[in-house]
Amino acid sequence: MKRPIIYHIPVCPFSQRVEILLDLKGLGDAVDYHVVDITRPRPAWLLEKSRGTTALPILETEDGRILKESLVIMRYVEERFATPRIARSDPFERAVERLVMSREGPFGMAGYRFVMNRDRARTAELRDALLAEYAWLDDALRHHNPDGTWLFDRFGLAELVYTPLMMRFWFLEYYEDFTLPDGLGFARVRRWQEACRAHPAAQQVGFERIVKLYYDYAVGAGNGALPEGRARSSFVFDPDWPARPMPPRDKYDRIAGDAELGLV
Ligand SMILES: N[C@@H](CCC(=O)N[C@@H](CS)C(=O)NCC(=O)O)C(=O)O
Repeated sequence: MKRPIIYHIPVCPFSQRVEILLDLKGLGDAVDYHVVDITRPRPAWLLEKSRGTTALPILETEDGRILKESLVIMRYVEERFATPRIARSDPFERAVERLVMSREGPFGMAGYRFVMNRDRARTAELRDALLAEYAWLDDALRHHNPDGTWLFDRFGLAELVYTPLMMRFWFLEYYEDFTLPDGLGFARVRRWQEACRAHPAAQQVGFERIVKLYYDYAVGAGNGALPEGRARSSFVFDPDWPARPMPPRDKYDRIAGDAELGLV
């Protein structure tokens, strides 16, 4: 039987959201996944489906209709495969869930801006901007569930929207020595982050794979673009990431070559 298809890029946090949602619903096999190589130009057939945009994931329904944007796709999955429900059912809680989710864009941007920066004069400012996003989350979690782990009583929609981003931010721990400061103000969001990263439904990717694949982001080249002096992207499929060494961490001083990164 034909199933919906998700076109995605390996380790893309936005498609991991949909994978987690399906996993929580026990529907891991309800869709097919088609992996797209971000290091090459998008094939014409895919651009035709997306009507010219390149961002993934996109979802193609069984009858060939196309949906873009991870949050839109998540909502489609939640409504189409309605049981078990993952979104809150109480209207007020649903509203709070949406409010918390509404900061995912600035949160993600703050982390990506920080990792891609190579100007030491800007590091403190970018770190503070990300910490401000974490502080907002800490305040929301403390307000709605001060003593618990999750926003409500379980890993829900808010958790699954942020978890893939918080997992990508392992690249900040590795390349920027970034950790949440000790003490009040971050303790609640730290507990949430640790639990989210460890949740069984979110184990599609791990620390090592993220750190290796995102090396190019750490030296300022996003979305499969090639950093200066390199012929191979850190997102290539071959050699695959388990066979490569851990990348160097001195991202401000130099850009490692293909051989050092195990890309040839
Ligand atoms: N707002 C979009 C963001 C999607 C996005 O940025 N995807 C990245 C991969 S993680 C991508 O496709 N980048 C390549 C490109 O934009 O051409 C969503 O939530 O789906």
